This record gives sequence, structure tokens and C-alpha cells, in this order.
Amino acid sequence: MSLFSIFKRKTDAKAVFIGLDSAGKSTIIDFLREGRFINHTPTMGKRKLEIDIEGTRISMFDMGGQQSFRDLWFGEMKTAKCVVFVIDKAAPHRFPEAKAEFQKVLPAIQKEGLKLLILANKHDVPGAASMREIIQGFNLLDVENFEILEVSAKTGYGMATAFSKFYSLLTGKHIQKLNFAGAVSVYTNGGVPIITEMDQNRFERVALEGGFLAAITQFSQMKLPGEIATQFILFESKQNGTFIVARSAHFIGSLLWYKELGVTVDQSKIALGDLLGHLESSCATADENTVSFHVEHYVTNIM
Ligand SMILES: Nc1nc2c(ncn2[C@@H]2O[C@H](COP(=O)(O)OP(=O)(O)O)[C@@H](O)[C@H]2O)c(=O)[nH]1
Ligand SMILES: [Mg+2]
Repeated sequence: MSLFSIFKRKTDAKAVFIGLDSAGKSTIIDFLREGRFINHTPTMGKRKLEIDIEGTRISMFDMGGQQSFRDLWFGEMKTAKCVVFVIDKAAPHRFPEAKAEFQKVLPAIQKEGLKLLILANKHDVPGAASMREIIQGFNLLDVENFEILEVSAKTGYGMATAFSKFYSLLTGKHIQKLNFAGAVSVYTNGGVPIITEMDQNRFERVALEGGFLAAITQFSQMKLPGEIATQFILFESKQNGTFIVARSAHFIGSLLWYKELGVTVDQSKIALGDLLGHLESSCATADENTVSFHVEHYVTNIM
């Protein structure tokens, strides 16, 4: 290690994820790293995960949430810049316990001048607590200097916004949430449309469909060499831009790319690949309504 790499390490930024067991800390961290839902078993003690963004290494400490691990939170917070407190908004019966833990860590957060991001997770669960109920339940009106966002680490709802907020709290630098698509459609692997989401200001449904559905059908009839690997094709449309079409084991997805989005085709391909990877891991064999719901939530990260 050279002198300079030591210098560089100083820009590293550490975040500690805390909150009750089962709030979704590990699932959120994996979503931030992988761009999709990954199912978890309870975390014993702690896990450390790293991502590199624009020259900054971000380490995310995933702290066990069970009672016996909660004392470990304080040690890790001493060297952190940011605390992410995760609340399970679908478990209001645990708000009193979560609030008690929150109030234990709050003085340490304030004393060390740490940034605080509260993620109200499991937004996908029907009947989950509202933002107002959370603010009341945790007495947040009395807390200074924090950010709160609703997310779902299962469907991906709000995760890109959470990521950009997290990144700027942690590094003081601003990253903008990108727009990867003007429209996103998902089909079964047989080519049956499930859902289309589009930028209504720019497109009319009718303009999208000429020739395009034929391409989807063609793609649905193609034999794939591997079962799981996502395959991409590009389909140029004279009027609209480039349709990126991809096929995974259970789905065909398409995303409309055009230059004004300000991202490259390859970046949009990654976004589409992540969407399909996410759908495969969270709702591969689900009914169409469930898949639609997942796409609607996930699209918040893409468009
Ligand atoms: N419905 C739903 N379930 C979630 C969400 N996030 C996590 N889970 C589930 O909640 C359970 C606990 O998640 P985990 O990440 O292990 O929680 P942790 O103990 O805080 O790390 C797992 O079964 C997850 O699949 C979410 O946003 N929505
Ligand atoms: Mg965990």
C-alpha cells in the first residue's frame, strides 16, 4: 500500500444500518448493491458490504437487529458518517420497541454529528402504516436533521431515491437519479403483455406498438441457449428511439431508449437486466397482477 492509497482511503464513507430484527436491513443493503430483491436469513452479529461509486468506497455495516446484538450498534457508529435506521412500516405493533431503540441511539447520533436517514420499509405490504403514523409513532417532529423515505426492498419501490439520498448524506456529493427509459413493458415469456408504463408527456400508446409487438412475438419464439441468462436484442424505431428487448427465464421486458434521456444504451440495458433479474427473484411464478404491481414499484427506479 502506498502513501497515496492511504490518502485515498480517507475519502471512504461508512454507513451503519440499524433497526429491529426483520425490519429489512439486509434486504435493503443487498438491493442497493445488486439492484434487485434477495431473500434473507437473519443476520448474526454484523456483515460488511462495500460498493465503489465515483472513487468513493462506501462500506455498509449491516447490524444484527435481535436484542442480543443491539449493543454492537454503538461501537460501529463511532466511526460512521451516516446511520440508516430501518423501520418495518408493516409492523406497527413493534413501533414501541423500535421507538425505544431509536431513542437510545439518537443521542449518540446527535453527539457525533452523524447523518440520519430513516427508511420506512415494506411499503409494498397492504395496510402498512402511513407516513403520518410513523412520524407520530416515533415522535419524529421532535427530531432535528433527518431524512425519511418510504421504500420497499421487496418490490424496489423508492430505492433509487433512497440511494441518491443515502449517497449525498454520506459523501456530501450530489448524484442525480437517472432516467433510463421513456417506456417500459413487460410480457410473459410467451409474449403476452402484462404491463406498459410510459412517460405520458412524450409518448402515445399507439405510437409504440407498430412493429414493436411483432418484434416481441418474434423474440418470444426464439430458442434461448441457456435457461436463466438474460438475452438482449435492439430494435430501432424510426420515430421513437431504440427498443431494448430482453428475455429472461419467465419474462420478456422492453425498454425504450432515446438520446435525450442522457444515458447510454448500455446503461439502459443494465437497468432492464436489473428489472428482469428482480422479477425473476421476486415474482417469477406469480400471477399477472402481482407481476404488474412489482413492475409499477420497480419502475420508480428506472423512469
Ligand atoms: N414484503 C416485504 N418484505 C420484506 C421487505 N424487506 C424485507 N422483507 C422481508 O422481511 C424479512 C426480514 O428481512 P431482513 O432483511 O432479513 O431483515 P433484517 O433483520 O432487518 O436484516 C425477510 O423475509 C425479507 O424478505 C419489504 O420491503 N417488503
Ligand atoms: Mg439482517
